[in-house]
Amino acid sequence: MKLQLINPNTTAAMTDKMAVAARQVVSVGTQILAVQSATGPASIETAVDEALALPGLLAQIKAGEAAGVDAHVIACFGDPGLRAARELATAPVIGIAEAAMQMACLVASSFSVVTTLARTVPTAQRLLVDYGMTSRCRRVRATGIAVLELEAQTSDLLRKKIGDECRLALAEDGVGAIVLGCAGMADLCTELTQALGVPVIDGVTAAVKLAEALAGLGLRTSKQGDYARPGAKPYVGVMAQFAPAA
Ligand code: 2AL
Repeated sequence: MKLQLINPNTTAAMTDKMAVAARQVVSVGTQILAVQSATGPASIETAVDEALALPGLLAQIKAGEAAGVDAHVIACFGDPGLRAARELATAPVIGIAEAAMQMACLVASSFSVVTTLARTVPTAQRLLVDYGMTSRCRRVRATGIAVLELEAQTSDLLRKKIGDECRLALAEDGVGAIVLGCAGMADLCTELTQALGVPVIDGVTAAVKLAEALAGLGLRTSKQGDYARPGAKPYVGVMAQFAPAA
């Protein structure tokens, strides 16, 4: 089985980090094809970042479909372009935020999210509404850490900061699980699970395992309704290359 793990930001070090985490959990015989967008922002933290990350991300979805991958994972906690990617793909497309939230709900009645900058909190809160998760998530907590600070191996200082915020979540929010709110936190999941004694869910590994399960069951993205392939029409300017073909 071939899973395309897409980092929708353009930072190769972060792609490498998430690929290491993904390869530690997949079954024998599952290949992780880790890629990042060729165009777009170095990290995705604002609405502008997200909008300008989408052409590069959708190009990777198209390339993965052409290569016949069995599933795609969008590895950014804002799940950028998830619905658009599902319109383009026939293979399943999993976003790491949705995957982590769904998995958290299977092992705890409630969870808190520990994420990066405060300005990304409303994005996560919008996703909780979209995914029908508001009754299961008690709080989305910011650590004040920028995504690019997590691009390579996480430093001891940042490990402590993230661990401390998780401990506060457990002490104050009454939750049974923690969801890590950035793909760049994928290297912390095992040690935090051991240190905190509760399920800590990293979206990269959650999404990869869900992608494996869906592909293994032969489930594909529905082409009925709003995930149907976009109809042909012209796009102009730099977007002409994205014009849906007949
Ligand atoms: C992220 C992430 O996972 N990758 C990225 O560029 N931004 N998430 C976040 N909460 O800021």
